[in-house]
Amino acid sequence: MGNLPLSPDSIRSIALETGFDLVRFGPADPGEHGDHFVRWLEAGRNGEMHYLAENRDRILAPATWRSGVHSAIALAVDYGGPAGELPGGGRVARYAVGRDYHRWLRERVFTLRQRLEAAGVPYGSMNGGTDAVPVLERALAARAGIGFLAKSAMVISPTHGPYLQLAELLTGMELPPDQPAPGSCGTCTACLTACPTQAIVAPFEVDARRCLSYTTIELRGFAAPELREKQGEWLFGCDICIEVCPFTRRSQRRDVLGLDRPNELQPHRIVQTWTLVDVLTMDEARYQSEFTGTAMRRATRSGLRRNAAVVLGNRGDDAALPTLVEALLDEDPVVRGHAAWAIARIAPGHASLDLALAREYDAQVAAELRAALDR
Ligand code: B12
Ligand code: SF4
Ligand code: SF4
Repeated sequence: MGNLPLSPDSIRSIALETGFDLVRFGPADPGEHGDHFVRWLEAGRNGEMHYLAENRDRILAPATWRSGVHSAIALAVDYGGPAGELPGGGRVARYAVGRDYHRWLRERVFTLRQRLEAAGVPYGSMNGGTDAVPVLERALAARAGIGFLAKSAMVISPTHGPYLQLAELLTGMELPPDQPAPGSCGTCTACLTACPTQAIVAPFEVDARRCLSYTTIELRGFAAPELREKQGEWLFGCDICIEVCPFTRRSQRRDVLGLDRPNELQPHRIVQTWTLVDVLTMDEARYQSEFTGTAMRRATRSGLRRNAAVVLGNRGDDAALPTLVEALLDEDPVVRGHAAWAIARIAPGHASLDLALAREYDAQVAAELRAALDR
């Protein structure tokens, strides 16, 4: 520790100046959180996120793929703000309403790396990123004291609450570890009760296969029929377990304090101007031109159109029927299948379903149409 090229206080100041709201130092490995991760994978809770199982060994021991790594500079940005609501309905999780954080936050981490290098830290001794990195970011953040691990599995800062995007710089420096953050869920179980799909199967444990954040973003293809109604208004992601959390209300978030939202977090024009029908009917060119640079792109065009059909069905608005009936002719079987589900939800026994079944050649869509006619 005595050989640090820069004092811990200077590192912290540079990180805060670079635009991070919270900066803490801790170990670069997940410690006991790794055991939980292994049990979670073995229970198949990762669903089709195979990359987590494939990278398991790297995730458990960052020092094996980054030699010389010793400490983590755990970083967080407070993204709290108003909910993302499309005009006319459809919700977008707050982390995705602005510019894609995978881009701007990663750039911010790289800027920090450059600034630390300019201040004397060897560049090669630092490696970092956000989200799409083979580390358990919540584990590093909790161990460094950014926040405490909550029953919703969120890392919650006692000052900033749960709306935190996490990032990190793994470094060869031996930084003095910070204290764990105070706070805990205590006897509260609000998120477990409020989760519409019972995805929080036990305190601290989310079964991704049931989580709307997974089913609306990561899942490709058909959504499980029993989860569609529970999707409610969510077009992309879900914030319910955060919205109901008492720490969300109590925290001194940027929006609560009345501070300006930085440009990156300003709602994207899709959130401000698009309707669910726009999403359902967008062609490939429009998807490419409009969704590039947003985190929503992750769900793919097919997934977004699927989600829009489900939400239109859940809203039960007759005005959406003509568009949904047209979607029964769509080239994408996933869109046809979910349009059938939505039509049956709005207008059970609608004549378009019989007609569509007579000409349907895809077995899975035909099964969806039969199920829709049975409802
Ligand atoms: C895969 C993934 C998901 C999956 C699975 C999430 C899950 N809870 O299992 C899905 C798609 C469902 C998802 C959803 C969301 N995610 Co996500 N996700 C990830 C990702 C890419 C990997 C996480 C992972 O490996 N999960 C496997 C589980 C086992 O690990 P974990 O979620 O980190 O959970 C830890 C604890 O539960 C702990 N643990 C559990 N029980 C116990 C018991 C003991 C005794 C101990 C010690 C530890 C422990 O072990 C785990 C490791 O620390 C990370 C980025 C990253 N590289 O880490 C983002 C990340 C975790 N997600 C994030 C966010 C914002 C979300 C959503 C809020 C997005 C949304 N609004 O739609 C939801 C929240 C759902 C929820 N309640 O967790 C943030 C979390 C920020 C925070 N403050 O915690 C991250 C860090 C991305 C980022 N860079 O900001 N996510
Ligand atoms: S994000 Fe939504 S579906 Fe997932 S655990 Fe939280 S409340 Fe449940
Ligand atoms: S809602 Fe309650 S149990 Fe869930 S994370 Fe917040 S404090 Fe913990």
